[in-house]
Amino acid sequence: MKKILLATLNAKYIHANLGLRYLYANLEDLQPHTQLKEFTIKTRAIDIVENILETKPAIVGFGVYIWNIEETFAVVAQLKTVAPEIKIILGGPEVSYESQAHPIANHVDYIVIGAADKSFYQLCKDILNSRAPVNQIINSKPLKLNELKYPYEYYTNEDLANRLIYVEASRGCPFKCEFCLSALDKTSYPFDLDEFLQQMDNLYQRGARHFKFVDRTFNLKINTTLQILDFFLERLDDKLFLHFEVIPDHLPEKLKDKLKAFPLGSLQFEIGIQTFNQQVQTLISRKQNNDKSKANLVWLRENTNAHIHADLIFGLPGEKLETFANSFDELYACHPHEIQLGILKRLKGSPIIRHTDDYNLKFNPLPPYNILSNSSVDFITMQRVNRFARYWDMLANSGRFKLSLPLLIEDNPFDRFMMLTEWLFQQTQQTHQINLKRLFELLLNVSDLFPEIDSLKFIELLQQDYEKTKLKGRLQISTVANKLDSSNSDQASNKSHANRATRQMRHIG
Ligand code: B12
Ligand code: SF4
Repeated sequence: MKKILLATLNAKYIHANLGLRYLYANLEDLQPHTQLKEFTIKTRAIDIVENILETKPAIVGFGVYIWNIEETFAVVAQLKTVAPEIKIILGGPEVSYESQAHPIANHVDYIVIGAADKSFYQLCKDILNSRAPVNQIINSKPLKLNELKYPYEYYTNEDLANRLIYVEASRGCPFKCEFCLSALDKTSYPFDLDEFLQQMDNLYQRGARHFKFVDRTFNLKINTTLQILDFFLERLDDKLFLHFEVIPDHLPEKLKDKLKAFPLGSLQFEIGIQTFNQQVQTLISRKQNNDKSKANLVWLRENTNAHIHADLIFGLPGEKLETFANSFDELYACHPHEIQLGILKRLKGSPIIRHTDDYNLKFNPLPPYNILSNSSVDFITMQRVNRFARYWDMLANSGRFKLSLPLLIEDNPFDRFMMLTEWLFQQTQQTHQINLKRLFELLLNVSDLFPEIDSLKFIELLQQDYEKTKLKGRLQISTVANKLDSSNSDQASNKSHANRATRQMRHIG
């Protein structure tokens, strides 16, 4: 019989949880009595409860994050009702700050704050030995990374074959960007590099090829970065894929040289830019050399095969729509493959809240605690940018409209994409579940919005994009014509547009 169950609800099946595996790896003599179960936030709470109860645990520990707190709350509330004798322990970043503020706290026995690799073991030991602590809140003791057992052998072969394998060569971040939870870390601590690489080799020998590094800043200590890259270069094959988070203003020549050696499809960089607005950067304590960052982004695109995913945040204190638009345009000019436009979130514990009064920051009280308005951006504008972000994902980040989209927006990306956003929303009233074919069909009519573009050329490029999708059937110009025919507004001019579109298609055909 298993005494302890470690559980979490991942954002999706594909994400294997590293934190729980650390806890499991460090459970010493309790490990044989422990089982690890991962669910997803899509699974019904009642089914999770049933699954948990089948193992008849004495203790259940849940990993709680921003993406699962509400779903975990539902599970915990039902579990405690049906089996009050089970000791429930919570841990993870979402319960490590303002820990008792959420009603979930009323249904659990303990909440462990911080990195609990070892303190979870200690707490379980105390509970099982009838020395259970009186206080609900347990602070994890500071850890020495070299005392930890590695978790990687607990990725199963099924995990290696089907899921993202998260790994960490260091913990913590030396920077202090106020919107981020890692701003609370004192600095970054490395794991022993030889041991870590030995672990990576074990994973590699077992078949792992997709490694996602959770290190906050992979290019902090360049010698370590180079050794890790060398390790993987020696093992390069056509399946290897590495994901790293990097800071953009720190790419010394020897790192640049190394990066050139990686072939297409093997390297992905997530690069936080957040904003190029220096006043905002100063306000939120983000140190970033903007000129260097831009030059490096361009360099990476021109000289390496790395896939570049760059992040921006809208809604930061002091940022206006116009200043954000400048950052967006400047980033667009660096040609990252993807721009992720995130909306500021109030992460529990993050220092950003010190600006709440001065900048009238209003956050959604429910997860994901996104900002709803502030002193320079009203709610309606925030909604417009939310839609922009969603459509940007569908049209630009998806790579589906790679040839046609630039023709529409290139000379003024933010403003023109905002126009496109409003036009699309007006027609669909939707930002989700618009199927791809419909998107293509909608865009056939976009010359209404941008009369100055060469619509013949645009439709030709759209057709080429469409062919790459492998969607069945040709792009149905006639569908557009019918739709326009039956539209209530300005029938005559729409009809002539439909005719024009059909005519243009003939030229391409
Ligand atoms: C992988 C990851 C994801 C994955 C999800 C993975 C999954 N399992 O489903 C994806 C990419 C989907 C993701 C998305 C987001 N993420 Co994320 N993500 C991470 C990341 C990079 C790694 C997590 C990890 O493995 N860490 C390493 C392990 C060792 O640490 P750990 O998980 O925290 O576990 C330790 C402790 O928390 C504790 N612990 C954990 N579980 C348990 C259980 C018990 C019982 C106990 C006692 C203790 C305990 O002990 C563990 C060992 O020390 C972290 C950053 C980081 N480096 O931690 C951010 C992080 C978790 N994400 C964060 C955020 C904000 C987001 C987003 C909102 C970002 C966005 N897009 O705006 C989204 C939300 C997605 C959604 N659907 O809502 C924040 C978390 C905020 C929070 N309160 O949860 C983090 C910390 C980043 C940051 N510095 O701000 N993310
Ligand atoms: S945003 Fe990146 S650099 Fe800034 S504190 Fe967070 S992890 Fe560190």
